[in-house]
Amino acid sequence: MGTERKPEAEKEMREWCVALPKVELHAHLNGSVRNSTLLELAKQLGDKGVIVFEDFKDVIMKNSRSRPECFKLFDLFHVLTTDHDTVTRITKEVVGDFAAENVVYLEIRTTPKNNEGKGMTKRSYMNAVMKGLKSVEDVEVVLYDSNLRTDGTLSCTPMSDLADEMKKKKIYVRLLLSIDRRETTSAALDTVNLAIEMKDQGVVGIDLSGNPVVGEWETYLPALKHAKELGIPITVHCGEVPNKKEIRAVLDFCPQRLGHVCCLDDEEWKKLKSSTIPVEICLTSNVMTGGTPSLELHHFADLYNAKHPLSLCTDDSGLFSTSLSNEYYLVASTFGLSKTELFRLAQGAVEFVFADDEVKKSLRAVFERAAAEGL
Ligand code: 6MZ
Repeated sequence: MGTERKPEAEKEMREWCVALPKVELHAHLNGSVRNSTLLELAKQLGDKGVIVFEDFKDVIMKNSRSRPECFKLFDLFHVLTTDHDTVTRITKEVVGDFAAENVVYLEIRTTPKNNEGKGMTKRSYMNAVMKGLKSVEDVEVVLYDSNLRTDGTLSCTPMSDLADEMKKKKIYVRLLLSIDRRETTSAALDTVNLAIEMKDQGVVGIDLSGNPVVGEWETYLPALKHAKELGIPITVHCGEVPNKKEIRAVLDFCPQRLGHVCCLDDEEWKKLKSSTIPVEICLTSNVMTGGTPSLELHHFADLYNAKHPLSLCTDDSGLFSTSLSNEYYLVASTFGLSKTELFRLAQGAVEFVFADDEVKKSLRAVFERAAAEGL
């Protein structure tokens, strides 16, 4: 299965994967934070005596992490990242990092958080995220309909600025609001209501995530049903651990997309494949958290060969020290996909975005241009 490459060929392939326009559909904000930022934040809190820096440093720098360790880590990360200014900062950095590797459409997902101690509500947390999105420099971030400002007026760029704009990288960013599996029905409903409130600000969907061994599907179901009734697209983390009852209920619910789908039994697998629900594939994450025994045995190959709709994603690029370009490289080096096949895979993901048809049209044009330029 694994394809041996000479060092020069490997370098060339890695560079090609970076140059490839990419669509990222499964990236958790707090899992995508740079290690250097986490260390800097830990140092600041250490200096203030809020935490013991050395303890944080060890966990941040550790390379391999089991699934339970990951979820403990998120709680530690949230100690570092959950105040308004830091949320703004990490949002700005994460978007900049994805744009730098030619991600042209990013659906970033995050859990709106109430944190009384920091004067934070779910709404003020999201306002801090929005502030971060608007403060990205050197990259053109398209958050709404490209010609419409937040105040609803039309924008136009003076001719003198056009040359600069042409040089900038451009990234479409949309937001998914995550329901954490630890939340109550009422907190989950608050998140769905917030998503409705923020529809005109780039929020395009709902995600169900969090520690898969915590909580019950029935707890979130009323909120997910509410979202469905309102026509808000939903993506669900499904089968990160074996859980027959829940996996069946999720497949019956028929969300617009599914994340992971690692631990499905034969019958569930058949049901998934007979559907056209696109799957967000997170190779590195699944290997590191034990959702799959190895890269070579990852269910990507089965779904890809069955021509099931899928898109490659990072999940938590910071936590797992990966990037979307690296995930494409891994598919090439592990499963032997050619550049043409990788291109089609990246292009295909455009059809699964939760943004509207205008955005899809623009993204299709991005890929057509890249093909015409001989990528
Ligand atoms: C399930 C995950 C996850 O929302 O604070 N999260 N949930 N499976 C995964 N695979 C490893 N990776 C991340 O980002 C961090 C939160 O995303 C969810 C967890 O709830 C985590 O606390 P935000 O921005």
